[in-house]
Amino acid sequence: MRTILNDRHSRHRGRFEMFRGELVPCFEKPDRVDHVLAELQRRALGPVEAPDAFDEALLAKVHNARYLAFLAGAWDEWVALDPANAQHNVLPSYWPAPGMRRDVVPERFAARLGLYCFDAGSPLMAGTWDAARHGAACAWTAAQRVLAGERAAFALTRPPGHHAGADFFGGYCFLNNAAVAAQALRDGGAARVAVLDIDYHHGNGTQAIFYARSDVHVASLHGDPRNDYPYYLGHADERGEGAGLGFNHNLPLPRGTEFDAWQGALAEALAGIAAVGAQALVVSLGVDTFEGDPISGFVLRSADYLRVGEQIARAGLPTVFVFEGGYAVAEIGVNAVNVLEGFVQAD
Ligand code: SP5
Ligand code: ZN
Repeated sequence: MRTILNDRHSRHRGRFEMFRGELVPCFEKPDRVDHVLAELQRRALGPVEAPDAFDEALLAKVHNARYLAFLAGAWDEWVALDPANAQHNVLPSYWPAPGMRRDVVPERFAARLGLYCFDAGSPLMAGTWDAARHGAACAWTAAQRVLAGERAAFALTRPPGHHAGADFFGGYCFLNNAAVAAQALRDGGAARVAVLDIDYHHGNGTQAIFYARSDVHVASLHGDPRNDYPYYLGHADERGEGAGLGFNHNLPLPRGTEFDAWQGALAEALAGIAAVGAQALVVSLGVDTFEGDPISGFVLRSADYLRVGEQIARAGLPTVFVFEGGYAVAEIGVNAVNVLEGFVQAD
């Protein structure tokens, strides 16, 4: 399997995120991708390449224009406010509550920041935009390889993407790479695309982007939002709206879920994907379902990830894997590459 690597990922390197009222070191760090890359190369899973030239106008198919303009210029605006800001990450402190207005875009940077972001865990810095847009290019390029006839491809990138919506960032995510890949598969001729999100956290951004669409089916296995981030979306009764009704499938699971039960939910998600007649698949590949993950609550073991890859391969669909979460850095390479190797060996 071919890997499309974001070689600019380390330009995004957050310092702190808010936790229990304190700023703590970011869990989402450059080492994560470096470990996955090292393991891919150790096992010789396939070629590793840079992304193709990418038309950034394509981002507007899944994000809104004013959000993209904000993100692209946010760092320069921040530093223009005060040159000393260059020494600090950008993190919001203000958000519009329900009943407040989102249609009037504030002038003040701090207020606009909160309009476009939903948590205090996703610092933005000088290299964020460059890393994020190259990540989107990787997802798009992986989709192009699959459209050209390859059975599967892997977009190895960070920052991750599945929490980012059409006009907001959060959950360490800025551009929704999986949504970019799904849209690229649609534009390349797949009549219906499925996104299978197996990250521990509900992919609220991906769900929101495709919620009213029937051409992209979204299925997600995740920690029950009653107790887990992102808390306010990801319940089982969210089934899509309008034309998209029936094309969103959430499978929330309790903290402590073991592989047997998790795998049963995966089988259900895959049955739903088969039932809607998807012609191509995007997998949001987070491995924060691992028993040793520092911020998550499932207890999958490293060997289980081979079975996950096999089960996904049996769906028989052209597949783009997009890297998402996973914070047990020492094991992240083995776990992620096990999914890919299980997939390749089942074929
Ligand atoms: C892509 C992805 O996996 N994003 C996850 C963002 C989660 N951010 C909130 C983390 C809440 C952490 N709770 C910590 C419990 C530590 N014992
Ligand atoms: Zn996650």
